[in-house]
Amino acid sequence: MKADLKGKKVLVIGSGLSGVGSVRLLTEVGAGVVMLEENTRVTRDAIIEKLNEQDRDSTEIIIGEISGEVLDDIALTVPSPAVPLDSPTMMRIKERNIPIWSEIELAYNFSKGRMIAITGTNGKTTTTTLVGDIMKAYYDSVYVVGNIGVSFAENALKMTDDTVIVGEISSFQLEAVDNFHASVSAILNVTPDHLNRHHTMKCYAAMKENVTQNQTKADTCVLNYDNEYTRDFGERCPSSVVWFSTSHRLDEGFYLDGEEIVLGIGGRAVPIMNIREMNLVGLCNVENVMAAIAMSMAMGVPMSTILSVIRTFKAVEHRIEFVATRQGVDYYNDSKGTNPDAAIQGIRAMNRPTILIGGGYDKGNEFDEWIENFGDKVKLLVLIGQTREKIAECAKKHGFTNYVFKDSYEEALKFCTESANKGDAVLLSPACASWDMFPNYETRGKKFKEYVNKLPS
Ligand code: UMA
Repeated sequence: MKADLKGKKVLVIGSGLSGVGSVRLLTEVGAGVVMLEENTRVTRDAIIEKLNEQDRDSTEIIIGEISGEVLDDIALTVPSPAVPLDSPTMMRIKERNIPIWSEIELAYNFSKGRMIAITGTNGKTTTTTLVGDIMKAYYDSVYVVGNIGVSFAENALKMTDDTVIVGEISSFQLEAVDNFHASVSAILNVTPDHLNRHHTMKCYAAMKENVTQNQTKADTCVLNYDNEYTRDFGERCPSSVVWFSTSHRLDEGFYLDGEEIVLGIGGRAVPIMNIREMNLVGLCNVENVMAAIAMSMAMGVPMSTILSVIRTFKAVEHRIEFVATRQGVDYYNDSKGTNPDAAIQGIRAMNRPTILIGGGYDKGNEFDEWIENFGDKVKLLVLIGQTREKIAECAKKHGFTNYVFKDSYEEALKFCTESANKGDAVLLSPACASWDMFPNYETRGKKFKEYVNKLPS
């Protein structure tokens, strides 16, 4: 344990997964908890239902605005990753100099064992799941937590000195870290995303770099040699860097030589595996696999174990996930394509004329590069959600005019089926978050799959 919060009053903001997990941990370590939920449509009963009996007794719930009087007693604030650190409430907290810890910082201080922390704009979930599977094949106590939808705080107190923690870590979660220290970290790539929250690419990249906070040369950071931000960061990274690349031959690090993943050691090339042995499609997944191998080796897992897990590993749900063939049309669910760069990977993985469903919540991203990647592959773009006009304007600018607007998701799906010919693919890869129409990308993807599975075969 690296902190003592016994008898202290801690403010938890947000009643989602990370808020509930934080309350669990704080109650267990003897802190008094104030849970603030700023969305006034959320009811007290709904929050109480999410808390267990012990936590209900120790938690004061506030919905809406918190008074200065309550803030006077607060010793620490743990905001959900959904709370921007420059929100009006957070500004009041900063004015009072109340310390702020993200949920992963709180959890880390009470966890035990070794931490693998995986961040990056895209590929986090696939890589975290794969690394989690590899760790489980070799170590007895493994927890896969974080942005993957499992609260780290909720699980921290169950860990032992032998535990391996595999964390999918978002930039939001890295905004307020202090003691957080990963034995092995990875920044898979940094491309524009969440700019409405982080404002500039510089700030966004800086948040990702926080994953190496407290790392030394005794620790490992796995970095993408092909990405300009991560390559640049390698120069000033405090840890020992292991590179991976799909486009450069490396004297040191993992690279792709034709179809072979190779490890360069002192200029010598050691073949590791043929990418045909993987069950994953797309170059982005070759990157994810290389990063997973690098992290697993740094954690002391034998190569035979690593490769046997990779050979049986299947695509993560909602990430370029093949759903079914209906009337000669292949349907792919890439609902996790929540930013242009992730969605580019979705298009690249297609090998036939594609009807693409795009649009959603506006995170302030630009769509030029995504549209430039349509090439001859995307034959029709079906647009939904908040960003549809913005995307249409951008498409026109790039000479792509074969797009339609649909008012509802259901209409969009139906239109795709009506417009598709035998041999086409229908790809849901919206390049946007789902939050304008759905609670999350999982719901958007599940609805897509439900629709496809009901189509006559
Ligand atoms: N809220 C406030 N004040 C604010 C903002 C939000 O009170 O200023 C409240 C909201 O009303 C809501 C709660 O805070 O009730 C937040 O709920 P949530 O469901 O948005 O968040 P959590 O359940 O705490 O989930 C978070 C991560 N969500 C975000 O970062 C937005 C989850 O990542 C993560 O799995 C979970 O913690 C456990 O660690 C999701 C995500 O969308 C998958 N991540 C983004 C992404 O991948 O792009 C970063």
